[in-house]
Amino acid sequence: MNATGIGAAVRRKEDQRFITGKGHYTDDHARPGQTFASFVRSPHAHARLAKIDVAAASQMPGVIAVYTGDDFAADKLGNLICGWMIHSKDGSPMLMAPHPALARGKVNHVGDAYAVVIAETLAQAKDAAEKIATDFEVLPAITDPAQAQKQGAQQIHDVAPDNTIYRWHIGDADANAGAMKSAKHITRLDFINNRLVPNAIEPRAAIAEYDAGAEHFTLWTTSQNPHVARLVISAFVGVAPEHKLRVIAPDVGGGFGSKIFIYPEEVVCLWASKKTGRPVKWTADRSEAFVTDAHGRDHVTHAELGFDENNKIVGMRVKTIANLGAYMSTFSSAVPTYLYATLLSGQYAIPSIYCEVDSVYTNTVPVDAYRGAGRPEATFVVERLIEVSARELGVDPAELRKKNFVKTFPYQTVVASLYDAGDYDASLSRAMEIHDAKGFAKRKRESAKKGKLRGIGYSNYIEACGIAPSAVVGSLGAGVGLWESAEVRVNPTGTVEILTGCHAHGQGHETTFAQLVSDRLGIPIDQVSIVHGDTDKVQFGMGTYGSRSGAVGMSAIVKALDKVEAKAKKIAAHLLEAAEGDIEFKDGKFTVAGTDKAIGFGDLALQAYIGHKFPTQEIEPGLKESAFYDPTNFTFPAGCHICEVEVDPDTGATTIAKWTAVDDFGTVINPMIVEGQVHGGIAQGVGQALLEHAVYDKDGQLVSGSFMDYAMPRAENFPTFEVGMTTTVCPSNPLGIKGCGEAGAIAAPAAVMNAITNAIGTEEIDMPATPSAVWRALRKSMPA
Ligand code: MCN
Repeated sequence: MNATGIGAAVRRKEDQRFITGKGHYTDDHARPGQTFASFVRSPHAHARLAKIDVAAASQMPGVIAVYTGDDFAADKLGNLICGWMIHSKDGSPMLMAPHPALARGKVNHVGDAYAVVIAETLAQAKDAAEKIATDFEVLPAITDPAQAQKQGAQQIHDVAPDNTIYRWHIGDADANAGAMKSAKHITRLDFINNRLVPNAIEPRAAIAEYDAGAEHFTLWTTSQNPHVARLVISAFVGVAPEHKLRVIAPDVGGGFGSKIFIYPEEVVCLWASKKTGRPVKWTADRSEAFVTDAHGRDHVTHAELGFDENNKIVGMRVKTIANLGAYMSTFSSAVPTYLYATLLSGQYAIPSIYCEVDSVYTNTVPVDAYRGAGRPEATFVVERLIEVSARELGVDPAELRKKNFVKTFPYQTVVASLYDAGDYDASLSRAMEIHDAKGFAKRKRESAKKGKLRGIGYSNYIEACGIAPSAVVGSLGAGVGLWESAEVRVNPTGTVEILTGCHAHGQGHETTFAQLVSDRLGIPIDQVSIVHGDTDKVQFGMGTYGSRSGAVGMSAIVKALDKVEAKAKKIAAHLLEAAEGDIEFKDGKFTVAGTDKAIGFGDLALQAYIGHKFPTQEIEPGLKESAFYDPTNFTFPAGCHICEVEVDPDTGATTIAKWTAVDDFGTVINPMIVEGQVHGGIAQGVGQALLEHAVYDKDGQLVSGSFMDYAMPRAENFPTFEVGMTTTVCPSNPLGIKGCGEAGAIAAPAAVMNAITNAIGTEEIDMPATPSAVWRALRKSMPA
């Protein structure tokens, strides 16, 4: 194996820069003459804007301009959009309410921006923003998705009379009713999938600059997908034409999905930079992030799983109400539908599934993709159902899973997913072995001696990632294809630049992408650099989310490398005076087969640019190739996570005592990075299960809107994770990779809740299982 190639646990190249404070984030940038924006946000969840008086604010020191929604509308600009069309079961299109960058007439959630102050300094902008006098006519607020559709509920948008955006379904309702009727046992569960705040370390930020001479805009922003940002801003909002807008996403400090979307602030900064003729900068503070970054999850679900007399699953029925918040965010419509319901078969052969999803507007922050995006919610449904079924049927949960696993591949589920490869039995068995599952009974007795309740929970997750197949996502309503692009530039000295449409924000692409090139070209990774995050440098790209950069982004690099190698072989044939078909490329050398005549990759690169020794009429000089790659299917990583908890019955406090994760990510490029991704994902999943909750009161105030009230997981909440791998190679991309970036967050919540409910002996508890929630559930389940 090449020491820095595929499979090597190479340390991340980019970390030197990050851990020594030399990263360059959006807020680190300063433009000559820059001004600062402070947004004026609604303190009410739902209110009419009766009057906005900006006179006093406009007179404040340092103020350059004050703009309201009326000013934005006067320039005839478009709305922010949700780019994924979903149809209701009656065929009608989803009901998308207008989402102006600055609210007009009415505000629809706490934090909804309706005015902006541009000033010389941030302090001056903030002081002036406080002087804007607004008369609000406060309206009743809706925050609970289950209440939003009820008769008499306050209507939020004119387009949606019962606050319902769509009533979507998948499966055959009648056939499913028959299947469920035939069941000998049905397990029924009701649960809430709690609303989460993404909380990337770096808050969102933007600097917009307008060059009046060139009529050109530049936007530096915290984006996971700068090209898509440029497309939406130019095509739908119309602030700047696409060819006159450069979007640069420099180093980005985490996103977890929240930086895929096009938000009002970036758009307003661009627009204001032209109006004021000065660069405009905005950086969210943490409080703003809580009420503006798209939240995650927020489902209310009833689910049923039916079994025959042999404990084989005969059918599943699911009804979910998904809270999409006050406006539809960029991809929000797809998350509770195609990214959720198409994974409801889990790792199991289920002959009939029927799922209905109603998505609703509420007076809360918009909800969109957050690490896992629909797939943690699906895994939670499936894995809670199967675990509780085992308890109700009195059988071993691992055995019940094994009995119902999909065993032959490819496997077409009844909810439209085509599982390409997997071995679920292998990951479950391996996880049980690493975990010492047999030793659980003994460990439980030891816990009991200390007065603690010990529980074990399994989560056999599957997910669809490597988000692409353009034809598939297009047929499901996506407004854009989701392929990826790459360009390989071989410089005359043999160093290589890889331009990619992906954009890392913590995933280590500068290392793993370089490992791929090192492996393929036989050069050290230090001779490879990765260029991303700039629409002027990279031709186009769809960005990083849906654990797609390995499977799709790296496959585009492979395709471009194939072209580089093919051209280099032609040149080598001339240089070595041999037939092109006789040239072999291995370990960084072009060799004439069966001889010792060879030229190294670096020497060939130089010759490619010198061009004396091959006919440049036939072969163009230079060595630079590009490719677009669009796979035929998603990738389906799967695995088994086992969580063991100890609960203190006196306080309800839960300790994660032991955790084993065995995952199948196909070919692994860098095991150290992959393990890191799994660890981070588990931490977020455990955060959801035990601690995190965006809680709204009845007036629509986010009462857990700071780190004083919104509890994030900490190192002390975790044991050392035991991590293992099984491998089935993904057949739908050239490297055989399956995505790993979300797996931990998808698997973990069900594993934790299965373990806690096993420990406390009741299913009557929702996430987050805080000490008080566990304590109450225990008291409720105790005999009177
Ligand atoms: N990789 C590998 N072998 C594989 C699969 C992947 O070595 N079989 C490597 C890849 O080359 C890449 C990393 O693992 O360096 C993650 O790859 P992949 O699973 O393709 O995911 P993406 O790079 O597309 O990242 C997106 C994913 C998502 S969707 C979220 S959300 C998420 C995540 O990554 N957000 C993150 N991980 C995060 N990590 C950090 N630190 N911060 C975030 O915001």
